[in-house]
Amino acid sequence: MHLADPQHGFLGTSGIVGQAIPQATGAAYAAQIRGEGDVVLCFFGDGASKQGAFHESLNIASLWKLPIVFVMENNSFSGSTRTEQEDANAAAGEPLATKAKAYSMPGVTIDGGDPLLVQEHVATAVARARAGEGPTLVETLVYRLSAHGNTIAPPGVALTYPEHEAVRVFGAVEEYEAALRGDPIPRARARFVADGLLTAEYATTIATEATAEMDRAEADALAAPEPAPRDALRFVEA
Ligand SMILES: Cc1ncc(C[n+]2csc(CCOP(=O)(O)OP(=O)(O)O)c2C)c(N)n1
Repeated sequence: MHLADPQHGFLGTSGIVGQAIPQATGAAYAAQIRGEGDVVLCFFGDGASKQGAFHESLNIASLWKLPIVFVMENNSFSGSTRTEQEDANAAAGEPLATKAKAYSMPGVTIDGGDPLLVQEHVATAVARARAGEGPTLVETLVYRLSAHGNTIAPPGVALTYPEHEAVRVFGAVEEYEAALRGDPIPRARARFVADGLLTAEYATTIATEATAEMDRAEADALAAPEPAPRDALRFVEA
């Protein structure tokens, strides 16, 4: 949350659910005016698609044929709420990508745990956007394996929700355990090794290097001095 790296084209994230969708749409409008072939990728959750700003953004993006791909990560939960409890399409047994029809743009629902499939569909959407044909809504299905808000507790701080909502709220132990068994990372690794795209040794090297990088980042953050109280007001515009 609250991360940004504008130099690398990453304009930012926010704790306000759905807030980045109109900002990304504005960035796509800027890209269209500049005419340099840039395409915006906008990521958000299934819950965010219930925000009015989502609908306003899809409407104007389709109307003005803006170069943007809306990537909705449907992880089956919005906080402690199941998707079918908060989404009319899900409650009717339809995919959430159905929402694309209302704004006359292509909408696809795919296995978000299959990186090659995601790459294929997003590349098609990017090519369409770059050709001036407008946006696409890509719904990627990937079950959330961690409890909401669990992943960012530093050492020594208790996890807010030690147990996943599927278990804690709905008592769906089997569902959650099946999701754990379908973890996309080992699934992709096994497939890439079986298909000869990756050797087992190189897959292990990637994992080891990624873990070491994360460990370094954590150690650096914990060793960094506390910010001065006046820094709390830096970059605060309102
Ligand atoms: C405008 C707004 N309303 C409510 C919240 C509280 N909230 C934080 S996360 C969350 C659920 C978001 O669900 P989803 O968009 O599916 O994203 P996920 O966390 O599942 O990736 C909610 C309701 C918020 N941060 N912002």
